[in-house]
Amino acid sequence: MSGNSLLTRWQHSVAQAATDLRQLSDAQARRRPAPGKWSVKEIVGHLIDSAANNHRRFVEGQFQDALIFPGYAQDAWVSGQRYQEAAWPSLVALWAGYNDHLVHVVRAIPPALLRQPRPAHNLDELAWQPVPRTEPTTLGYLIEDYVAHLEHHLAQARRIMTAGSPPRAPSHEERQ
Ligand code: NI
Repeated sequence: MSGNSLLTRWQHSVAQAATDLRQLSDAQARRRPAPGKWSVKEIVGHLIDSAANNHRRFVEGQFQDALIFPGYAQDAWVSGQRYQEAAWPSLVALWAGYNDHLVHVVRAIPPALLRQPRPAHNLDELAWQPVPRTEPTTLGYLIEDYVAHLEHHLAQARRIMTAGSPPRAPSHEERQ
């Protein structure tokens, strides 16, 4: 996928989701589809955490050859920040605004840098769709994978919002 179509898809996904998420009441956003599963509020919180962690990766990945970054304890980040108690409209605004900035950051990266092979990386640990450590990857792939992870969780949120049924997929995976 070319960089421009990825950016367009990313912006559209965020804008559409932000519009839909704003329609939810706080009670609807807090509702867990099943005991121990994330609410829509917590999914959006997780996506804020993903944006914050990947912000660093997208910037630092331009200044260092190796795409090697620390991960983060995703469930502990969500529970530790008490997203269930946060103001819902502010969370949606933060999430959408953070992604607007990340689109701006990525748009400024030279295309050749996005495609530059990176033999050293830990995307076997960081990426949602992992890359074996024995194969080179690119900064462009890391960004595409971030967007795919975001869309995966938006689909999970939509299932909770529309059907009220438990998600078919596991509620979470320890990546991105
Ligand atoms: Ni996730």
